[in-house]
Amino acid sequence: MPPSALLLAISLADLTVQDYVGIAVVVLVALLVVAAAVRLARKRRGPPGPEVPSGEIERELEREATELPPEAGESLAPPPATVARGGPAAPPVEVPRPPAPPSAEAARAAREAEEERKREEYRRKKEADRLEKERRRQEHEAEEARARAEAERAAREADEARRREEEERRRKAEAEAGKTLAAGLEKTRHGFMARINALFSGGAVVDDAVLADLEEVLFTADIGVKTATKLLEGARERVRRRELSDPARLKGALREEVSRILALDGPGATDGAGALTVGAARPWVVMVVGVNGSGKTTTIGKLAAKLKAAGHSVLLGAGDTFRAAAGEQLEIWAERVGAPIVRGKEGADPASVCFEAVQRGAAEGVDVVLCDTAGRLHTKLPLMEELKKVKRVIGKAAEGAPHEVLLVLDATNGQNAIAQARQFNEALGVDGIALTKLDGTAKGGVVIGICDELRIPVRYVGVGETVADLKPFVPTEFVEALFA
Ligand SMILES: Nc1nc2c(ncn2[C@@H]2O[C@H](COP(=O)(O)OP(=O)(O)OP(=O)(O)O)[C@@H](O)[C@H]2O)c(=O)[nH]1
Ligand SMILES: [Mg+2]
Repeated sequence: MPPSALLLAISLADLTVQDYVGIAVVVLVALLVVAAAVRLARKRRGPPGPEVPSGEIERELEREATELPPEAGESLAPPPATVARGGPAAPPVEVPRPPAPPSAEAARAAREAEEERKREEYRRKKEADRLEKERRRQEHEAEEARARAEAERAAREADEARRREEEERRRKAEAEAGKTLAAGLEKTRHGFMARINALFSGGAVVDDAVLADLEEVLFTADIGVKTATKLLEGARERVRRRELSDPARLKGALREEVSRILALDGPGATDGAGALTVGAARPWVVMVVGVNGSGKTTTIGKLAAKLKAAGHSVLLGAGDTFRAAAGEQLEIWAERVGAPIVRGKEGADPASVCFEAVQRGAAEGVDVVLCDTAGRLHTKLPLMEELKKVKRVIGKAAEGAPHEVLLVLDATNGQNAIAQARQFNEALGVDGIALTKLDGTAKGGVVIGICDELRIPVRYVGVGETVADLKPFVPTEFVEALFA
């Protein structure tokens, strides 16, 4: 008998019934505790699985390890339930199968393919960027070219506008200034003045032959026989007195003489050369006369413009009732210069029209009344008689009127103009002369004859159609332009 059993037997022999009961209770409680512990342990492990043969799990794990690569960060260790070898069988666990890992080769190929794809994508993006940049550059260049072309076009247009403006200004200034007197006298200068210049340009001594040539030039120069004779005699006398032996001095002497004649210098000088002056009387009445076509109506229009520009109020009287067109022509001027006009019907009495104009001028306090008259008449009456009547009637409309009889002569008529001037002067008493159309004739020398023979002040010379082409006559300027 083992000692422990012997001890137990001895001790049992000494025990009481209560002791036995106590021991039995203790043993029972111990058995209950063990049974509870076993049950708890089983519960934790789950229901018992089928018997797994030894080594099966390891093989399975190896197989899975080669086929299924672990996901990143996932442990390869099998779940603890399956690892407990020989333990109570664990219930079958659903293990999620991770995707099969690519082989290293496939992974590298995939990586390379991915890299190549990225590189390709990068190249495509770069190319697209380059193309976009190129497109923008071309667009920018096109825009710049367009802007340049636009700027050039604008500059060209501005230049053209400037040029046109300049041209217009020049044209206007020219029209305002009119032709220069020298330009207006060009034909005359190239006519008889050229011949005189030719006479004195040789430098030869002035002898009888030179004087004979001078005589011929002067007598064919439309200055009138009387004036030509006077100029020639003066030259002969001075040559005789040996005062003028060289041609340049003779030319100078001639020029001096012409200047004196034009300035109405000498005995009986009227001191009246130059533009029309408006006296104190109101209205200051100017009766404009002359043969038909000499330039009366045009001269009235130009004169009205000048007087208006000088600050005078002007009224026009259409005393030429010979044809309707004459009245219309004056009306156009009246409109242009902004002056009122009194017109009669075609065929009306010229004197009555002028009378009405002066009366109205007086009533309205106008400064100057310019009366146009006819160069021809529709009646059988002689022109001069009719004009005398007009003058008389005007005098009845206003005290002292007309204050000036202005004779308009056409320079192209040459010596004939001198004859007309004499006639008009005798009939009406001419106070001033306007010599028109000097620009169209070589007979400008006629002014010398007019001044010399009639001693009537030349007020204006006409060298063209514009207002500025009617120039106040300044003898020194005229001589300058003639002998230039
Ligand atoms: N070139 C030039 N032409 C002029 C000048 N003065 C007038 N004329 C022109 O001469 C022409 C006749 O001028 P008018 O003013 O109608 O002459 P008018 O004396 O009134 O003529 P009647 O009414 O028919 O008696 C017109 O064509 C004018 O333009 C001038 O100084 N130079
Ligand atoms: Mg007329």
